[in-house]
Amino acid sequence: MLKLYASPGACSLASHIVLEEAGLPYALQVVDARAGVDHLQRIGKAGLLEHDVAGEGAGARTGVELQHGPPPGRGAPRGRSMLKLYASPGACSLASHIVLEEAGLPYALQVVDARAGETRTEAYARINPLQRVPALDTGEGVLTETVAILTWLAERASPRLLPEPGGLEHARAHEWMALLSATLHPSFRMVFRAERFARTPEGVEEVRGAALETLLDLLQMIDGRLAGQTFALGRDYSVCDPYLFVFYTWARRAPVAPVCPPLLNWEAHARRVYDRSAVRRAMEQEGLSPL
Ligand SMILES: N[C@@H](CCC(=O)N[C@@H](CS)C(=O)NCC(=O)O)C(=O)O
Repeated sequence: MLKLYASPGACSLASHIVLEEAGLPYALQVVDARAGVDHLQRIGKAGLLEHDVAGEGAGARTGVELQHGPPPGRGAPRGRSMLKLYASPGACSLASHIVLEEAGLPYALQVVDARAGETRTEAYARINPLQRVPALDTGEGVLTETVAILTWLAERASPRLLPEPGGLEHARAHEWMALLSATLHPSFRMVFRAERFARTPEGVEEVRGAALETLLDLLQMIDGRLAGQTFALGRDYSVCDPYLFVFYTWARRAPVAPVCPPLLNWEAHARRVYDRSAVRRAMEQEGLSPL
C-alpha cells in the first residue's frame, strides 16, 4: 500500500491530487508542517483515515565548438540540429556540460559568463527570459532548467544516463535531481548571493549566516546519503552524479569551505566522478582548476 506524507495545502497537495487521479490505493498520513511537529494523524473515512480509492474509477562525442561572449541570438547561423549549451564557468551549467561530453553528442558551447554580467544582456534574455544558465538549444527549441536538460540528454546518451522509466530507480534519480535543484541550489544561492536577499547592507551578513547554517545541515545530510554508494543511484553512473559533483566543488569555496565539516562520502564520490575523462574535458574547457 502506498503511503503519502502530506501537509494541508503544502506542495504535497500536488502528489495527493495525482494519487487521486491515478486511482491507486493509498494511505494519507498528515504531517502538519505549520504545526512544527509531526502530528502523525491519519485521515480517512470519518475524519478520513486510510483512503482506498481502488474501484473508484480511477507520466560518440564528435567534438565541441567553443564560443565566447554574449550570445548572438536565435537568428545566428549554425548547424540545424547542432546542440548549443549556454554555460558559465563553474556554474550549475557544468553538470549539463559534463553530460554533453559523456553523451558523445556533437554540440557547441557558448560561454555566457554570469560573473561578468553576460547573463543579464537583452540578447541572453531572448534565450532564457530568467537570464540564468544553463540553456540548451536543442535545434527544436530552447530548454532551460538543469533537471529538464539533464533528463533530455540522459535519454539520448548511449548508454542511457538514467534508469528506465517506470521503476523506483527512475523516481530515485528524479528525487536526487529535485533535491539538488530545488533545495540545495537555492540554499547555496542565499549564501553566495546574500546581498540579493538582504534589505540593508548591514543585513547581508545576517542573511548569509542564517543561510550558511541551513546549508551546512543539508550538505551533511547529502553526505550521509552517499555513504556506501559508488554513485548516487548505487553502482551505475547517472546524470545525478555530475550534478552532485558541481555542488561538491561549490562546498569547497569560501565562505562555505572554512566552516564545513568534512564530507568524506561526498569527497570520495567526487573523486570517482572526477576520474571520468568527460568531467576533466568539461572542466578544462571552462578553464577550471583541477579538483
Ligand atoms: N533552477 C535553475 C537555476 C539556474 C541558476 O540559478 N543559474 C545561475 C548559475 S548557477 C545563474 O545563471 N545565475 C545568473 C544570475 O543569477 O545572474 C537550474 O537549475 O537550471
